[in-house]
Amino acid sequence: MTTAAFVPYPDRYVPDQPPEVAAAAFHEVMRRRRSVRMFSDRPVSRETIEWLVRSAHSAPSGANKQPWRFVCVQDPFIKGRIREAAEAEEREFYARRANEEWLRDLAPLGTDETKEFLTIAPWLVVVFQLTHTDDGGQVYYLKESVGLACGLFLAAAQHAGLATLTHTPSPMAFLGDILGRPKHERPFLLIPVGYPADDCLVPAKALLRRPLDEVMVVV
Ligand code: IYR
Repeated sequence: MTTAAFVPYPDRYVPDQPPEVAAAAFHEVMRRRRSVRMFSDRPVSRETIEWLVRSAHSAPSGANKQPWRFVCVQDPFIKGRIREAAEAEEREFYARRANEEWLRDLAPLGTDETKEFLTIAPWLVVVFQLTHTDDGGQVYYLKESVGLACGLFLAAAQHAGLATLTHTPSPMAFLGDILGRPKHERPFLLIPVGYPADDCLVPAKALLRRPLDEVMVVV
């Protein structure tokens, strides 16, 4: 017999439109999301970032452990330190760590070791995964949980008209050091957030999505 307590589903969201219409409208917003590497320095309020984190934090997680921390960096000095350390890792990556196929796959994105966006974007949201809860408890489906939270964060930012990038300088341990995070927090993803630069360019090839019937199977 369960010992869980239940309540009626409070405040369930019911769109004004039938699901086909609401889903298509959401897709119209989401299909215009791009990974942006050319940011404007136009400010974004702390309040905005708090709402984005609240949406991310609404994600499901294994046994509802919420095994994430969102460290939101706006301090220019800290951003400078992050950029310096990330570029050092990226220099290593492009010169030695990446194999030929990886470099070939990245060519259409036009990326290199220079990460100007890390000092230009008004916010760097560094997402950490918690290997244990803050009180030492176990966590479950850690990567799935934190990945879901990050996905919701990106969707919330897109909905707010803001640009993001999912940046993964590798290895990312320096983020925990610079941000003074405890040992049970492991860097998961670095998400610059802001407005795209007025002259922002995005890779042409990355526009293309494989057709739906290649990625969706109905049985
Ligand atoms: N982290 C490097 C390389 C890189 C790797 C992947 I996989 C990408 O999709 C994009 C870039 C960089 O940020 O340049």
